[in-house]
Amino acid sequence: IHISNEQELDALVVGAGFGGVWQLKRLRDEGYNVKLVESGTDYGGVWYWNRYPGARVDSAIPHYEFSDPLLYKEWSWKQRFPDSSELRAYFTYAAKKWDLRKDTLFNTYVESATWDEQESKWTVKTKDGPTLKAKFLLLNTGFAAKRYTPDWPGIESFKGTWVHPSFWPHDEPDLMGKKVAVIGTGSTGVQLATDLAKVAGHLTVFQRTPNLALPMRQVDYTNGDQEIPRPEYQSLFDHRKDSFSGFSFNFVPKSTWDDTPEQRQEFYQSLWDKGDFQYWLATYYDMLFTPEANKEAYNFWRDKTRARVKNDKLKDILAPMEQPHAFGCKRISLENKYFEIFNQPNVSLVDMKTNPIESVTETGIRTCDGTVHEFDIVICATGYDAITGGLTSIDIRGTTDQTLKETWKDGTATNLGMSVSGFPNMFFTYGPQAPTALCNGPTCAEIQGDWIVDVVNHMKVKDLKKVEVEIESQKAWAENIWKLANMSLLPSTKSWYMGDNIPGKPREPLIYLGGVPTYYKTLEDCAKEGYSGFKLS
Ligand code: NA7
Repeated sequence: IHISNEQELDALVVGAGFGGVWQLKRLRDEGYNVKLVESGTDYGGVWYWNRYPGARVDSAIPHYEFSDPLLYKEWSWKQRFPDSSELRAYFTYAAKKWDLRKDTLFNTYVESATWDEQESKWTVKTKDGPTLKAKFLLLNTGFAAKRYTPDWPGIESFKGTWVHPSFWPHDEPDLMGKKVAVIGTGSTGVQLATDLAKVAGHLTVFQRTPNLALPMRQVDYTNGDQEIPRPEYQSLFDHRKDSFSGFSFNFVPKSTWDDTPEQRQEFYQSLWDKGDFQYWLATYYDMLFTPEANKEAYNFWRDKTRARVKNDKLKDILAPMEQPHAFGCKRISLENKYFEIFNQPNVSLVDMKTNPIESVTETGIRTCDGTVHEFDIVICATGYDAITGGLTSIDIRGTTDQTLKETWKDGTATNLGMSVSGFPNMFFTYGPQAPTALCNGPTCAEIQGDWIVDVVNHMKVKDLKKVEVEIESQKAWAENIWKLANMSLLPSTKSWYMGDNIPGKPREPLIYLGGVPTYYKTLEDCAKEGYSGFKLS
């Protein structure tokens, strides 16, 4: 589409993943003049960018889709955990059903946004594209928008192919028989390694911290039968708001020690067999909160996992006898026979904890023990400046000349995980201090997105120009975030939930740990009280 320079909008939505697409649809249905801008060339957000072999969502459908019957009544998934290409096809389908393309500008990277106090509007500059003006700036840049690659010396000297998985080359590298490295064992590294072990001549996985990954239990739906019948979908979507993490399951109201050891084993086993995140998020309520309960969960995981690996040394690296960190306080991944790849002769594992990467050479990677591991291709699955990076990489200036990045230099501050004092008429979804990353994307997109649309409607009805966060409510929200985190084991563990993965990033809980039901109620109460904690003028 063509958008003329200085076009004035009711709202500008940034980012065409679940969050942005939902807001464009909802605001347009309400009759607003709204546009969506996206730096990629199509819809999908993380699914647009992540095309590496094995890329797949680890939230089961139908939780991981929009709740609009217009979409779900006709759409059939091929698998319980769809892969990235199927998710892109779903976005294409949604865009067609909702007729989104006429209001979406692709290939458009937002460089800066500046608040104009006189006009009560945002001026948004795009790289090599139009400058737009909008009453509301709605950022849906996602939690994994800014890639992170550690600055190991020598990367530029590497003569083979060096790739971050979210920039997977369109002219697919031929990996058959090649010497391949996967650095990092987060969800991306685990998925990649599982797939590449089937084709690589030799695959070397570089692990710093064990991933306490759980069996996914994929289900094939290609025969046309989805597990849950369509008529049950609506109540299931409604129940997303009643579950801690936006699924249909929840923690059980029982402590780990309420059961006998035999009952506990049986319960753990039943969760294990169900797959999905059940062993993480449908377990005893005290698992994330008390070290002993957490250790018990770890021990079950450890014994199950060690039994899948043949070599004793590898068992100790992948699933150590001593608990490496609190179970579930680093993002758990779902796997499909990941641990078994280490029984193959063409797969080896480097433990970066005891033998870190020292540098990159022309031919490969030199570890601190002096070995140079030679590769044709190195896949650097080292993650993202998670949760805040997508927002802070835009030059956003509100009522003062200070950017959002500078404002958050010493620590993140938001109200309700959606707005910031000094940045009027600006909201974001799936960002810091919200249930982000513990709650699946579509659930958050709808809960937060609907609330934002209600604010926009409220202001229209009351003929208001400006909504800003009151500093006191922002301070109270930050205290709440810390209080909830300190009740849990989250701060005991190094993870991107705590900002630990990026050098220099403040250490703080970036996620809200109160669970979706409490979060949802807080949003509802705020709206009922005429948006308490916000100043409307
Ligand atoms: P993650 O989860 O951040 O994983 C990154 C991996 O890279 C992880 O194993 C890290 O080890 C490792 N890493 C990062 N920096 C380094 C350095 N400097 N040295 C060695 N190893 C390093 O990113 P993903 O892309 O896998 O997943 C992102 C999210 O997408 C995921 O959580 C899901 O929500 C979907 P560490 O664990 O920090 O020791």
